Amino acid sequence: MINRKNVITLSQFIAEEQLKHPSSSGNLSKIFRDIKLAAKIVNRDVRKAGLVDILGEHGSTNIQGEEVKKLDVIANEEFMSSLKQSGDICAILSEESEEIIHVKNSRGKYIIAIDPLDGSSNIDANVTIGTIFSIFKRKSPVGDAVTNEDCLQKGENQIAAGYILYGSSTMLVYTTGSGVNGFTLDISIGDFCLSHPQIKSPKHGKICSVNIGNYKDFSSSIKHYIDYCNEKGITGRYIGSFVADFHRNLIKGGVYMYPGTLKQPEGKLRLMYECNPMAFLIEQAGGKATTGDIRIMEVNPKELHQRVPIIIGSSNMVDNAMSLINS
Ligand code: AHM
Ligand code: MG
Repeated sequence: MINRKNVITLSQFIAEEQLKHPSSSGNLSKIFRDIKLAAKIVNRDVRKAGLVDILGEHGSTNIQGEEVKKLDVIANEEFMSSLKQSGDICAILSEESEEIIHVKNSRGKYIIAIDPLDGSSNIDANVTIGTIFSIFKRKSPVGDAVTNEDCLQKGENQIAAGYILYGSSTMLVYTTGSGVNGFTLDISIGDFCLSHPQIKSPKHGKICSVNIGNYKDFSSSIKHYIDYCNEKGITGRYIGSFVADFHRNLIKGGVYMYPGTLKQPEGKLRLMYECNPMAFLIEQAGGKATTGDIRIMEVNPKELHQRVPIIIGSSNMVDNAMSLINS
């Protein structure tokens, strides 16, 4: 709950954080200002989705061959136009765009990867969806053309990551590498206010989130872990919006898995837009994220839309899953 006596807005919080690091350029605060604006616009559109004609199919497919919803398009456009404003971003990588989006005439040194509307298959059903983002610094000199090497960086190089959750309330949760903080949008003042300071992932949890419909296509080791969870009475919870499943498990404790299947050995989730930012957040909160072989943040990206298997959540649950999977 927001403490009315002691409201700290996202902007105030970022400003205070910057005072602690006087050498920082303040560029991130401008980027967050733009993220915040787009989030508020998308939030407005999500909230009135049932009232106006923005639900349903857009009639086109994205580069993964999936149906694009109207709200996906709206969210993508809002974040694109907002993020181009700051002048601090030189390139945008979007789950909805095949190629790198170069920001013209930018002297910016930051690159942002974004899933503008995660969980989009849930839009029509009024289920929680969200925006996920990841920010890193370019490697090549400012002013030069942005290269693939600038964009395809390991998750370890992220300098910030976060998500916005359009749920029963709207929240922005982020990290810059000094813990994880959550802010709830107070619509009465139109601002995100600190509501979840220094979020910690519970070490243990009682939730396992996996699409059980894929069970028959999982490897025997993944099946073994799921059977173990069933035997131990670990609760199954699966929304089908990664951002929402992740947030619930972050708060309550649990593990989320999207392993490879026979049809999709790399799983479904995208390294740059979904896995890396959530891996940064969970590690900052004390949890873990792995492909099953290596830490998510150590994966060397080969292409923008690369998918990776993921097991992410409470540290003891991830450890336990790994030991059973590898036994
Ligand atoms: P999206 O970014 O197009 O919404 O796809 C990613 C989503 C995740 O949010 C979610 O966890 C997963 O796809 C659900 O996939 P499935 O329906 O195969 O379980
Ligand atoms: Mg997604």
